[in-house]
Amino acid sequence: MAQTDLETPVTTESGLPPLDLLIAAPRGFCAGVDRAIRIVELAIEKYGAPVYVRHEIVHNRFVVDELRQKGAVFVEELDEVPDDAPVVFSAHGVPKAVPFKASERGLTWLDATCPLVSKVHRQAERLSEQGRHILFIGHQGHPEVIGTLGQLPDGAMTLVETIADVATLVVADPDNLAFLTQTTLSVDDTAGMVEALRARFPNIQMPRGEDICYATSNRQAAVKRIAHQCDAMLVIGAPNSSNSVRLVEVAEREGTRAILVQRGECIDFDWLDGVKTLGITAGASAPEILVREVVDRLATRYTIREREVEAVAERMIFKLPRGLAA
Ligand code: 10G
Ligand code: SF4
Repeated sequence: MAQTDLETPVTTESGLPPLDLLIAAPRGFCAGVDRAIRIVELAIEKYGAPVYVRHEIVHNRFVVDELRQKGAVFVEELDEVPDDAPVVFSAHGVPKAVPFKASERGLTWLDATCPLVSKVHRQAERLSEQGRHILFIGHQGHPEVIGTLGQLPDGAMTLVETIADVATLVVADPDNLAFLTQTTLSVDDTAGMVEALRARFPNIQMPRGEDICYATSNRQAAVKRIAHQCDAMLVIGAPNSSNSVRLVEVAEREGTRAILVQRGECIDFDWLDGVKTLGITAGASAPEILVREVVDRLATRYTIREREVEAVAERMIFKLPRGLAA
């Protein structure tokens, strides 16, 4: 892409040094995050505060704090929810035992699991009904992984995290396997994993569609589109946000220094020393207001010229659950 419109003057009228910003698009909230946050807001309107939320609704402290102010109470386990309070399950999905226990206790519960995660849950059930053992590509301990593995009885799925894991896998019937993936993985790493799985298990059944979701792949594509034009990149997102951490890795693989920042006040100006063109993106759980906050903070030290670079147009919207939709 031609960059002539980004040639900056050496000095500026304000006396602040120039900094060109390339802002990736798409970035920030995906349709699943939008929907999950709306479910909590609508649940508070419908039932009144407090509405309990099991796990951070999405992995962003700013989002969580805003919902807390509106009347949400965040807990990690169902045991922490009182009998008379409604509870929302986070966008990352939950093991089957969680709604089961909630119903057993007579709790009012709402499921904010992203429909694209639920789709993987259903695929897992279907493959298991067909008698296949499922290899699940994902990151151990992540709530989405715990939720997806928890759709089937113990032993029905095996987690594989790395190509090294593929080499050492012990399976009962190599001709009766299928694989599924976490939705927020690195597109490139996953391609390598799939290649390794297919090389070792030529009869393994592939997912019909892609399990890495549209938002994850689009945000990674958008980083690839700008990273090589940038001296460094800021990814707005939380350290526990899998998709945000993947965006840092994508930039670094393109050869560009990258760092995760949670919000404007976290910018380390020493880290930006010598940077003339800075890339900015945001993970799927980071609101646009934090992008503006970061740009505003940068503007306290630099004369900013910003340009948005769109890699893919995105228009996805997910329906709200029945009973909450207007
Ligand atoms: O990227 P992860 O899965 O850690 O979650 P997040 O809350 O940072 O972003 C939204 C993505 C999901 C809800 C997982 S499908
Ligand atoms: Fe859904 Fe993808 Fe967003 Fe996860 S990252 S909530 S799968 S759209």
